[in-house]
Amino acid sequence: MMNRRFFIEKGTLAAMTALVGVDLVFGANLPKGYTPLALQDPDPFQLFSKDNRMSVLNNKPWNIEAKAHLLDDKVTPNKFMFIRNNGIIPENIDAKTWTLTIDGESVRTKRTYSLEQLKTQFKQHTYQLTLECGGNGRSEFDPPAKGNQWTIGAVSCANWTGVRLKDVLIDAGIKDDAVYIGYHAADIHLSRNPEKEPISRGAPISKALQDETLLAFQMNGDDIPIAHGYPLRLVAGGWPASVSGKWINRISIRNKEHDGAKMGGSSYRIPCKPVGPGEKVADEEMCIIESMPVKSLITYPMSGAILNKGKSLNIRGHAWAGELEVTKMEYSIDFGSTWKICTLEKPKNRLAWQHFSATIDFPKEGYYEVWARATDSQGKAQPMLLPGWNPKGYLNNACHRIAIKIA
Ligand SMILES: Nc1nc2c(c(=O)[nH]1)N[C@H]1C(S)=C(S)[C@@H](COP(=O)(O)O)O[C@H]1N2
Ligand SMILES: [Mo]
Repeated sequence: MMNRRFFIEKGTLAAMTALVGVDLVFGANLPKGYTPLALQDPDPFQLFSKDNRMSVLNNKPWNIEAKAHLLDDKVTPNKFMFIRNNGIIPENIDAKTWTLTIDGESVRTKRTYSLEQLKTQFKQHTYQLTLECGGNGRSEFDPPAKGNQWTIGAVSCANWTGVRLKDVLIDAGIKDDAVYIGYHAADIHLSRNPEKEPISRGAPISKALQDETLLAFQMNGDDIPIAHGYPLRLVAGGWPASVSGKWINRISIRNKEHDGAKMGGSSYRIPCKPVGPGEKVADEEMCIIESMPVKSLITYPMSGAILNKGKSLNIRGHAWAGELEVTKMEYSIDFGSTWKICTLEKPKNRLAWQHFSATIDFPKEGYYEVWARATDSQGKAQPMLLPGWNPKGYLNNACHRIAIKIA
């Protein structure tokens, strides 16, 4: 599939004929620059093995999100996992020749590892890790922010298997002045300028050295799907998922904050101090997003469900809180006036989302909304409607709400 798109750019009739597989009968008449339908962008659901109820927000680059009720599984399967790409997925990936280089000002010995070496030289670990795009929920902000208009579906929690980034960094040697790591990856800038990287972010060395920060080569027990970073990705749960570099081939141990693409300006940054809606904020007043805020999703039932009078409703969903644990989960059926407690499970491991459930009785026929609210271990709860506005529309952790009709 990836090869296909590469050749189309070359655009020769012979190449097109080879790809279509049969003779392009009137091929000589093809208008210049026209791509035959058979070779145009394939169905994204087929291409990425996604459920066709997912929403495609953009195709250049591919950005695809889930819906709340599609995220009902305790461990997110590939078919419901959102895709967020800043550039073009790498073409012609060969896992056999893939390498990861550890370099930077603060590495003791610059080292290059093959995938095989990573897999065999270091102990493997599996964690269930929550990845949420910093821009998840952006579509609700007013004034609106530019960028993918994510609703609530840019979050996942899959099982990731790999080696600890910590073990590999220590093997190469970390100098005392190390403060940050930055990743570099094989994806292609939208301009196709090889000098430019679509994204090259990172995290403070303390996050890099956490047990759960992985250099992963498997997702849910299989090779990572191409769209999610095959054959090697960084997974740093609980932080904006932009820290979790896909298709990575180099990690730099830096003696200063990493300065790669999308580290500066307003990218993945929010005002250091709250600002009013629509306010202009100078770059120097913007701070890098670290741990994601407390949030939850009702994954069953689907919004709009109709229930017979006298029946109670069982709701369920997931809650997460960045680096922290969720310690309380509540629901309201009266637009946030009163709240009742949900049953809340412990996370499978640190940085995994937690499952909640509740049985709700409704007083009489009519229209209701069920609102869900999580509180983290530091006592911070989700805002009912919207959190503070910020220029790029990050970190919308408003309570998830579903409509229910009792008939
Ligand atoms: N190399 C690379 N890594 C990347 C990105 C990218 O465009 N290129 N997007 C980042 C962003 S912004 C997010 S939200 C997550 C999305 O991960 P997913 O597509 O596997 O869900 O990947 C991150 N890692
Ligand atoms: Mo993101």
